[in-house]
Amino acid sequence: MKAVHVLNGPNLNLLGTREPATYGTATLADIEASLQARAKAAGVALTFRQSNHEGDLVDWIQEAGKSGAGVLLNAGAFTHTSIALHDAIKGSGAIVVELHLSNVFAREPFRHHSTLSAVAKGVICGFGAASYTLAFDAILPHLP
Ligand code: CA2
Repeated sequence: MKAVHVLNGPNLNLLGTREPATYGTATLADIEASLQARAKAAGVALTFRQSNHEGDLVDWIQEAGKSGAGVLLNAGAFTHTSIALHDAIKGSGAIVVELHLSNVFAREPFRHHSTLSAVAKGVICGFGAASYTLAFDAILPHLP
């Protein structure tokens, strides 16, 4: 069965509780529910995870690479700083779609650079919770 792992980084557990103007009102649980429904309809096994710790994300990217699962990655602020996540994507061979709720290019300059985009299959940002469903649809044809 085709598989997709949705990996969420630091502070995304706070979604729906603060900063609704930037990140919307959906919680991470809401986003998971809508993706699980989409995955079921597409016959894809979906794993949904969040961690505030960079090493967890490294481990999960490696796991996805080993098992042949595609990855939808919202690495949060690690997007802008993490060589470890860049190396994990590159080294694991995982197919990764980088995604963001907000349009990072319309925000502070420090959010304009991603250490991940160069090793991602593609990038989706700025569509709120719909960034996740757009990323899911985008990765489907690339799953092994
Ligand atoms: O727009 C995105 O999805 C981001 O990846 C979100 C990260 C941010 O550092 C990136 O630049 C863009 C931050 C996630 C924090 O989420 C919160 C949600 C509610 C309240 C506070 C933080």
